[in-house]
Amino acid sequence: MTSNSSHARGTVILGVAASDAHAVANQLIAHDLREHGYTVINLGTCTPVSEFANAALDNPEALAILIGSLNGHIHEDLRDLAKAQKSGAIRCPVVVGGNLSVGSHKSDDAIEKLFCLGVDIVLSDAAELPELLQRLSLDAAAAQRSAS
Ligand code: B12
Repeated sequence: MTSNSSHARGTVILGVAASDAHAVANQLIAHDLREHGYTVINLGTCTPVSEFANAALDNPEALAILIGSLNGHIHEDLRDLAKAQKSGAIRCPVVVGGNLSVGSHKSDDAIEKLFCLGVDIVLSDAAELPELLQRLSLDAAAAQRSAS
């Protein structure tokens, strides 16, 4: 696990789904988000839901959990996500991106099934992450203000 020391913009937990060994996008995303000023806790490839949950418990201030998947097995890999959310281990938004089903045709069903598994946001391109995280950061600040 690696992280940097900047807390300027907030913390994100990043990783690749449990059965998935594709590392390139993960490394590029970690680098890019650090360049944007985020603290990135990068759990790397082949990360089971339990490890995302442990990282979320250790970093309750995390803005989001970002999960990549390229091999087409994201649905099996996230089958324990709802349980981790119900237990309270994962409270922040879960964002998924990559190549999200087997084959070149991506059906709406595959995306819908992710929402049923507990995923909050599905992105098609990692370039959308900085804007999304900025929005989540503003939402978190507003929620904190209204709670105090
Ligand atoms: C390199 C590669 C490998 C390497 C990986 C080496 C490594 N250390 O990373 C090796 C040889 C190990 C490999 C293995 C396999 N691979 Co492979 N691999 C590729 C390949 C050629 C390139 C992937 C890559 O690095 N792209 C560069 C990055 C920058 O792009 P990207 O991954 O697409 O990421 C972009 C988006 O997807 C998105 N994104 C990605 N992650 C995330 C995360 C978040 C949070 C967000 C928001 C966005 C996001 O943003 C990125 C930038 O736009 C692709 C084909 C291709 N041309 O894409 C196949 C591909 C992904 N592999 C594939 C397959 C099937 C496999 C194997 C199952 C093959 C096998 N039978 O063994 C195994 C799976 C191993 C495993 N356990 O996961 C398929 C997946 C098919 C599917 N989903 O239907 C692909 C698409 C090839 C194909 N056309 O069939 N692979």
